[in-house]
Amino acid sequence: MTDLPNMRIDGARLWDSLMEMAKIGATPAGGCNRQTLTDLDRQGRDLFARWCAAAGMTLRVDRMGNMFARRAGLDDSLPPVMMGSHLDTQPTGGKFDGVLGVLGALEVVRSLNDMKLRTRHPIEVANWTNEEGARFAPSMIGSGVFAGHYTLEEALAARDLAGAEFGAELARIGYAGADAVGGRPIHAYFELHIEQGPILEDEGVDIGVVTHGQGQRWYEFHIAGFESHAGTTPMPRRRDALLGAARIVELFNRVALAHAPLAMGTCGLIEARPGSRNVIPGSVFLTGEFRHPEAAVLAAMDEALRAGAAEIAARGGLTCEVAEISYYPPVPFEAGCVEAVRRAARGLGLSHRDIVSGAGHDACWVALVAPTAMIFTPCVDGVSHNESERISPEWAAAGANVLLHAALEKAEVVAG
Ligand code: HGY
Ligand code: MN
Ligand code: MN
Repeated sequence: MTDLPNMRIDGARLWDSLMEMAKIGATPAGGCNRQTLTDLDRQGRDLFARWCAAAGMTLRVDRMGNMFARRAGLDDSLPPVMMGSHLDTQPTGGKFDGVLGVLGALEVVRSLNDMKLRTRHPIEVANWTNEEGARFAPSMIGSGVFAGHYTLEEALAARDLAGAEFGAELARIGYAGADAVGGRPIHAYFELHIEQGPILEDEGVDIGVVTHGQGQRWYEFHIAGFESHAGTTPMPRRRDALLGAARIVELFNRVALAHAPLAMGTCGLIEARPGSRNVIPGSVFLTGEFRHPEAAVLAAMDEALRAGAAEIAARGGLTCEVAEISYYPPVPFEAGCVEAVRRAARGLGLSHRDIVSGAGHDACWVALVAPTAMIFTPCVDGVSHNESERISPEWAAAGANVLLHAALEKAEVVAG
């Protein structure tokens, strides 16, 4: 019988795979731009599919393009233990956000193959479509449809800023699968991910045992004023949509600071039209988002935002449409899976601490339909969604070893 407690993944092989995947969409500054449903996303998916085939797995793709590579269980009728994350990146993303979770899960399977180990439950490795939400909003839409939070129709109808439609792009890259999205039992889901914040590194802790995912509200604003000449329109008579938008950006910051220290407020995208240097902008498209671990605080921030935006519009003679495009409720992960992560870290002699996730993850939706937990590794200076995102090979291996042991506890190794 294999000495289970001393089982380890192959850290060098994992690191090589991470570096190989990072070549697809590599940017001159050392990051990755492999945005969802682009040709680069297709290349990353194809590489992942080849690696899964080489590991003896069978691949299924559902109608949202979510990929599930499966290693048969001794009793293949049982619901799978699933591990995974996402391969799509931000435009100025790093090499590890999402990718560590997908390739760390693949490394678990490769290691089981090396040790010729069987598990009672089948094992699946998932690559979720469009976790980032950079090109098509909202984020985590592949797992969101899988968990029943969005309908397939509304997801496939999403459009990017250039007007391209999600469903058409998914078909264009050849990943519009035939399988129904979700609606099947999962025995347990584990997601390995970099923390994307500074806590673990600052405290010198190896592993984050993620107990909750914080809540989010995502907004779009359509602000309308009146285009007119920059040189002749008296200041008091202007209806300047960009000035109004600037005040709303400051309002996001003010509302978040008013709910410090946990609240976050960010405006990430703005488009002023007509976009001419000497025309007072008549219309502005602006995005914003709030985050907080408590639903009640998110609701209070929403109220303050709406009241503040109405006052800004009235003051500037503007109209301001506020659309909430997605609400992600705060989510507790399942106690049994969280304990399995804690036990795995302890058994490996790794320092660990409970932590709440500041970032959203596919696990936050999967938690609605399956017992779910997450594993965090530190990242250098807590930096992510930046081309300089960096982790060490040791952190990657430690996280994947925790993933191995937590997943095996649920998948049940069968004596060889
Ligand atoms: O926005 C997030 O937290 C994640 O990167 N989708
Ligand atoms: Mn991610
Ligand atoms: Mn991300």
